[in-house]
Amino acid sequence: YTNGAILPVRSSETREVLSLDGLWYFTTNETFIDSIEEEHDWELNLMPVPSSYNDISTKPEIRDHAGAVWYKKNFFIPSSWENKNVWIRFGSVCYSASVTVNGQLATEHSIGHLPFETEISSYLTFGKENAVLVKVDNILTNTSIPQGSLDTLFTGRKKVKYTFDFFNYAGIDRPVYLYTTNSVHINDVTINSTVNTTSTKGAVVSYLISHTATNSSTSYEVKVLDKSKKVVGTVSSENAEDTVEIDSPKLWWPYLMNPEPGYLYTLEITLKVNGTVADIYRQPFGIRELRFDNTSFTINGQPIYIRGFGRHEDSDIRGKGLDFPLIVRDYNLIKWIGANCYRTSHYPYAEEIMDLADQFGIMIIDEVPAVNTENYNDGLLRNHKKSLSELYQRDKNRPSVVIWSIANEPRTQLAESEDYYRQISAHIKSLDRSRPITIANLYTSGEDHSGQFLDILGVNRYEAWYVNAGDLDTVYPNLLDHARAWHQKHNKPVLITEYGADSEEGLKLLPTYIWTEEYQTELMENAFRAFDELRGEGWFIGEMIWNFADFKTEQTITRVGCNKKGLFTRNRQPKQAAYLMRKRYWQLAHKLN
Ligand code: GCB
Repeated sequence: YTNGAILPVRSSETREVLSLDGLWYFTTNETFIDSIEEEHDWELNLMPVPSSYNDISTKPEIRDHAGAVWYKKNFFIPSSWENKNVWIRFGSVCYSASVTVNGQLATEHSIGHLPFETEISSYLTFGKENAVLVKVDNILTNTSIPQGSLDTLFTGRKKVKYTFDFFNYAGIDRPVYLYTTNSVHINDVTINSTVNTTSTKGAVVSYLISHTATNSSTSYEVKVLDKSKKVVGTVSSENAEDTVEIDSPKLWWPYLMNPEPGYLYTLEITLKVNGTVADIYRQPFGIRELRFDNTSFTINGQPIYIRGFGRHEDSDIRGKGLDFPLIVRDYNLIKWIGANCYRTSHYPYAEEIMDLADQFGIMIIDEVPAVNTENYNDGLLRNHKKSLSELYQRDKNRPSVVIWSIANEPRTQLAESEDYYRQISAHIKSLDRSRPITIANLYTSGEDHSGQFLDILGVNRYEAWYVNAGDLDTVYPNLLDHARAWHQKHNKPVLITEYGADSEEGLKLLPTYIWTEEYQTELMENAFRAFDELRGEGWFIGEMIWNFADFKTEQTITRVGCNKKGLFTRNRQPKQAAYLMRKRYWQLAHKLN
């Protein structure tokens, strides 16, 4: 679709869904793909989907592979699907994908961490076995989001190079689905709500639906269902755009701001063609209203104070592969620690992860994969805008998404970044004016050229770590100065988007010394003093430690196994820092709500 719409996969009375997850054939050698079913080696030629391929095998040549790999899966298509449109949908392929169905090119997509789909019925044989082949490439370039390059070592081996601080995992790392629709079907819905915070009259929910083209007459029956599936509003109309009023609505609140956080309604849409049902689609949404100005950021009229962290999609063996035990464990830890928000650093997270944020009332700072942008150029700008459009289309209806993060640590000290970020911020504003935008910024307010285009100033600051390592007494005054300088320059709300220190479990040194757990917690205590003082100044809206859990990076001499700035270890057990953070976040939640 020209507007890039992509609805989440859902089954309904008119839609069937089939999962293609499981073991796929895999090879780094294209010529082998035709004989792979008879000759395969179980270690090198079978790959779980969803998963990153890098850490599954014992072979460095798979972990460090540069370039294309091939995935193949056979699947049966029931003959009952013959008169349907059949779609194939990938939650994400890192980094770029080329999808062939029964030998015919069906679609291509670049930029990892974002979904794509295509209609494949003309390539299928119904009531028989079919095959899908996906070519997956992990090469990054000067114009890709994020950027990188292909290097050749003196031995002749190729290597993907990049400056960002997380492992460049690749593969089919999110679920793959086949699903059906009728040829006339709903292909997009956008839902917005305005909340009347001063009277009980309630909320106005507005929607805009679109469907595929037809010459026949179409109409919509729209129902709003509450959590118990009771109908609380209905519209029957030929208009794709309309409103529904909800009396005494239950608002969507963040965790610990209300006894019932994350309240979701469902918009149930029935599309009729000449009076007969053609499609039924159910889209969850929340009723909440964000406002932001020079000093504040509110939800449903209440000021937001962010208690959170940056995270990664990362775990042992799976890499960035979606894993339900892991994601539910992570939300249990988020609840335990009393946080209300996280940033999807440094790329969009799986839709299944975002669904839980909507349901549990965890606010999301939704970030595109633009990390460390430099060497600004037109191709980069185009891809950066594309990543924002696709992220917006995917997440526009999510109440959990409260801020768009348009970049992490871009090189905004460079003069040319000014025009670049003027265009990037205008692009996201052309799509959505209801949510504020931010950048997690590495530079000082004096060096930076992007702050003028942002609504909220995100500040990353590693005082007593990358700057003045070991000097804990510099943390408090430096964070104060730094945050105040940003506010003074732009008169906008400020949020600390990163601070922190690595810690190695079990390392003991007194007086405290970098890399010990005590050093990490002492650094936090000094930072808390600064945050408490800043909170009194009226424009400081939150704190996010780096990072929720330890995560894998490329091999460098500054990382022992992984980046260890986590409150939790990579296998999600608490470090000393997690207990300290739990105390603070719960105290803040009780004090402020
Ligand atoms: C940063 C980056 C983040 C790194 C972190 C670190 O500023 O935004 O991606 O992981 O520092 O620990 O170096």
